[in-house]
Amino acid sequence: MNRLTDALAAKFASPVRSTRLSVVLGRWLGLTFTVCFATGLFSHGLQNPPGWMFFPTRPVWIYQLTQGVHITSGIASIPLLFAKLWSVYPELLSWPPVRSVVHAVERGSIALFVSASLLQVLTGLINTYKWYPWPFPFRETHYWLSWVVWGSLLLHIAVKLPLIAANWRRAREPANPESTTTVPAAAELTAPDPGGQQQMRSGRGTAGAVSRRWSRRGFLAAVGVTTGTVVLGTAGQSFAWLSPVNFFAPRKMGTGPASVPVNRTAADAKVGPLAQNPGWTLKVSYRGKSRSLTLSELAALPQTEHQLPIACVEGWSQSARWRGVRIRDLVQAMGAVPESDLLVTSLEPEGAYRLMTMPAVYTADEKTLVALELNGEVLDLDHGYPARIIAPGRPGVLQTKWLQSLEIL
Ligand SMILES: Nc1nc2c(c(=O)[nH]1)N[C@H]1C(S)=C(S)[C@@H](COP(=O)(O)O)O[C@H]1N2
Ligand SMILES: [Mo]
Repeated sequence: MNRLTDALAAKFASPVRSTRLSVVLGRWLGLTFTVCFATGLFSHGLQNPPGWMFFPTRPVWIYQLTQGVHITSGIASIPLLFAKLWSVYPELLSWPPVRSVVHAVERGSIALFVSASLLQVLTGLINTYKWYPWPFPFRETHYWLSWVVWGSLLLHIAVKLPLIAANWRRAREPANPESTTTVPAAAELTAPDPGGQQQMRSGRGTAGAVSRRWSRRGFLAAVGVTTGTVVLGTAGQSFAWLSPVNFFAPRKMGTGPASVPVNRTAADAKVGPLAQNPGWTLKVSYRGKSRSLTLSELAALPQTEHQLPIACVEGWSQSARWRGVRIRDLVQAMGAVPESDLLVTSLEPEGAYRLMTMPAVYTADEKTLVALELNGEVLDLDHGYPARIIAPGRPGVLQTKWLQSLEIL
């Protein structure tokens, strides 16, 4: 019956594979996935706030940090996921395909976990390269898929708990050098497996076990080096001190007009003529009253300068010097309290970034500006000329460029 699977198992056999290896990789992957999930939920909450959402504005680079960590842990997950898949590959060939209800749940959760995770990390990676080759809305899909990944992972861990616990027990018996190899344990614990796999998984006495331990360490070191290289080579898009070694990430710090990268240009947003219209005004409205400020009127108001980052949801970020009018001053000038929600409109004729709601915490913050200058220069058209929003701790997508109006809600 299982000559074929035995033959396949033998073909894929490697002395490196063991329960211990799978557990160690699983632990690393569990860490990167958890960090990625938590930071992703935070980012999603800032963009689609539930009623109880809190909006931290200090440190001003909080979102730069959390989103940098999100993208970096997602990228680190890719080599770890492939290594983990390789480490358990023969189990996918085990025969019969379903042995019991628990086994069916286990295999189902693994199938779901593997496919959802691969889709999640690979589409996420592609997204950071500003390439959107799919017909579905990325953010919603990414969000819902994260719950699928998480749910199937919890199910998988629950089913594997006896194996994981046994591994921990063994790892805590330091007296016996054999104990950390867990090779016999793997054979015991996977006892119902067909012979082919057991032979492949069990060592041949002490010498085999020791060499297997060293090859496992070598493999883990190789996975660690690969993951580290990928992380170091991309994290410079979010973390300035790593930017000299940013080899793989798509956006480089210090490039673009006023040394700040541009995500979407004025030409892409089809906003050029509207933004360059000399008759441009910023309309501020509150309870039926409204005022239109020309650019020179805005420039004549008290100006404030702050060092604040642009932190794109796609992972790149850059800190810069912004100068402009405090938004709370504009709100107060209309007779409203600084703690007001705002509806911000961009000149951009269509698209997801045309409208933005600003919760009261940001409006009231003295560092939230209607910026007119960036790094000592008048805003470049691509950075949102004539005026744009810059607020502390907010995702880049909410830092609206090419302002048209502010409605105090
Ligand atoms: N109106 C408008 N505002 C926008 C965008 C846009 O496409 N349209 N892009 C946003 C995104 S995704 C980011 S990351 C920041 C980038 O600002 P920058 O191009 O000046 O660096 O602007 C944000 N503001
Ligand atoms: Mo962005």
